[in-house]
Amino acid sequence: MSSNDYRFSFGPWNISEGADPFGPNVRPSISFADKLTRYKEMGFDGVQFHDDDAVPDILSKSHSQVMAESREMKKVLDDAGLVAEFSAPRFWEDNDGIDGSFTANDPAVRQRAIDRAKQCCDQAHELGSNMIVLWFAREGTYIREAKNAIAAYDQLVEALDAILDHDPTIEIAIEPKPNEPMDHNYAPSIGHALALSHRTKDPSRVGGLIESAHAILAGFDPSDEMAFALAENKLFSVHLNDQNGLKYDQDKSFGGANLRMAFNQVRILEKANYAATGRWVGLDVKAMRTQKAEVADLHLLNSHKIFMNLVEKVRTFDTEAEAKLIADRNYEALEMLVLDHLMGC
Ligand code: GLO
Ligand code: MG
Repeated sequence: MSSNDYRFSFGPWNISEGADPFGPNVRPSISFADKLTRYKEMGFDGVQFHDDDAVPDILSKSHSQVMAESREMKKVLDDAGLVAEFSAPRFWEDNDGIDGSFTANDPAVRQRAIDRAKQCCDQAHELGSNMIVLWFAREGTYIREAKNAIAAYDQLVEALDAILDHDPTIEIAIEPKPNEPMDHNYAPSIGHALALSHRTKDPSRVGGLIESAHAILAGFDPSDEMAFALAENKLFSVHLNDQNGLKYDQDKSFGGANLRMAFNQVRILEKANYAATGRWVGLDVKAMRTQKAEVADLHLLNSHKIFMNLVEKVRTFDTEAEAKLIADRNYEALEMLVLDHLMGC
């Protein structure tokens, strides 16, 4: 693998049955083992896990059982030539976390969430990874009056510190998202995530995972969100996908809604030499519900292909012409240079 080579990952939830809030499954379930065989065929080497993707029914199992099953999973990955990118505690599907986990009003719920996150670190190591991802799904409010937001920020820092204390090597990637499922989330942007990071006892181990669709939902350009993290050396991962404006979280194929925005995300990753860092390019994309079962992984293949084509576009961009136009402050012409290049003119 050369330093030019990107490594790609996705999560088992990215091959799904197509249910949405208005209708049931439209495709048969695919077993985890069958999903795994698809990874390599499609050009992916990394698997993103929720803690209960790796160990189903995790809440009913003891710590040692969870570790034993995670070790088993590591063997399965080894045999398939795959690597675990991270594990993420899936608080939001648990009734215990119905009104938030780290920021729940009930201190007992907060403690159980911290314990689950600590276990997730242990699990990540067993799976061969050194990172957990925290998407703060229900850490927020439906109505402002339901929680004390100032206390909530302190609670998030307390939780992060407790995890860092528990595990002296783990890296934590916070995945910002402004809303959904809640009206307001306490980490809506990478700025919020990294501000929290700086309040912890080891900011170097608390970074971010930028998801394109989440940034767009917050009204930001995803490449700028990435740049903010890259400037601090804290872009621990990405979830590339696309989003057609301020709608439900769409998780469309990368570049499917806004090719130029996708180009700019690849451009910023190239500028930072992201591939050489060994960090992963995760694709958090969802197949359209209309997709028939036998072609229900095209969203992953297409996103991968679009990413690689855009790497080529970035690397073949006429940088001399670009430099001249920048020096001349002729950004109208620069814009056309970009668009012509993207259109292959
Ligand atoms: C949802 C998130 C979700 C996370 C995943 C990893 O909007 O994007 O898919 O990325 O659960 O924590
Ligand atoms: Mg995501």
